[in-house]
Amino acid sequence: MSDGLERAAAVLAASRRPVAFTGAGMSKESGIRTFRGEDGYWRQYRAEDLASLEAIRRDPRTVWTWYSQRLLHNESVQPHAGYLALVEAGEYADGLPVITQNVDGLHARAGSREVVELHGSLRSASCTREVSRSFPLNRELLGEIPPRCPCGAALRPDVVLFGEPLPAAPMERALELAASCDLMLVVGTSMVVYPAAMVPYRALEEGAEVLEVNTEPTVLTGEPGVMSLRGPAGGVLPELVDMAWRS
Ligand code: BJW
Repeated sequence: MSDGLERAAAVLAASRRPVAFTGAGMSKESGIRTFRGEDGYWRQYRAEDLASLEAIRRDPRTVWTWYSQRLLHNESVQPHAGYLALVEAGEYADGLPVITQNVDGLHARAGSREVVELHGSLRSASCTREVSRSFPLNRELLGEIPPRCPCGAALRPDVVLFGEPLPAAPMERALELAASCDLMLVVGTSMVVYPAAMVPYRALEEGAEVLEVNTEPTVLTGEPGVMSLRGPAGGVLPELVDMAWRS
């Protein structure tokens, strides 16, 4: 189901406190693969073989080869027009905080003022033995695969792996934003990974409208209070912002 762009643009223009909640589909047109979409990693690999602490302990080389390729690829990509549209929307709507499940850092690179990272980031890695020892995750660190702490233990990327709790402060901030927003743009997420997927439901419970932008239907599609725009984020978001404030 796809609701009208015009109606969605009117709702966005009237919104006083919009917030965005994004997932892997947001970065697809920047050239970053999703997890469960058409080209998704989890269609090629088993999630538990790459995104778990157990996998890092059992086979750090395989896990780090994957993270290293992703990190180096991320350095070569740019935020697309949809990212810039969210930044522009923030200028009209007194800031537009972004809650993201992505670890690629593209919202910050695009210029979004507040970015709440629920699943960590690829900016740093820490020691699997002594968690307080943290290191910038860069080419130098990746000179050896798997990278090691000076104490000899394997490092782990500072992302949230399956079975791990989400960092408390970002999750609290995300729920606070969900409770106080009047519109949540939910972009490019399959809405299957919890507890992050609770965030749009919290917004709905607190009376906000949800505007979903996705190439495919999700569990949110058709729910009361949810409008859906079917299409790629890089095309739909600029059109939406253009229609909301420029026409
Ligand atoms: C486009 C587009 C375009 C394409 N434009 N759209 C059973 C029930 C409920 C929960 C569980 C359960 N069994 C286990 C759990 C818990 C588990 C979970 O949710 N599992 C489910 C998969 C079943 N969750 C956890 O383990 C979490 N931790 C936890 O629960 O801790 C509990 C605890 C408490 C206290 C102490 C100890 C423990 C942690 C979850 C960590 C997720 N990690 C990953 C990888 C790490 C980061 C990284 O390396 O990048 O995070 S997995 C992966 O999925 C990644 C993503 O952030 C996350 C969400 O995926 P996302 O963003 O939605 O992407 P996709 O690929 O799924 O969807 C893309 C969407 O875009 C699709 O809809 C496309 O159609 C669309 N799209 N192109 C717009 N151009």
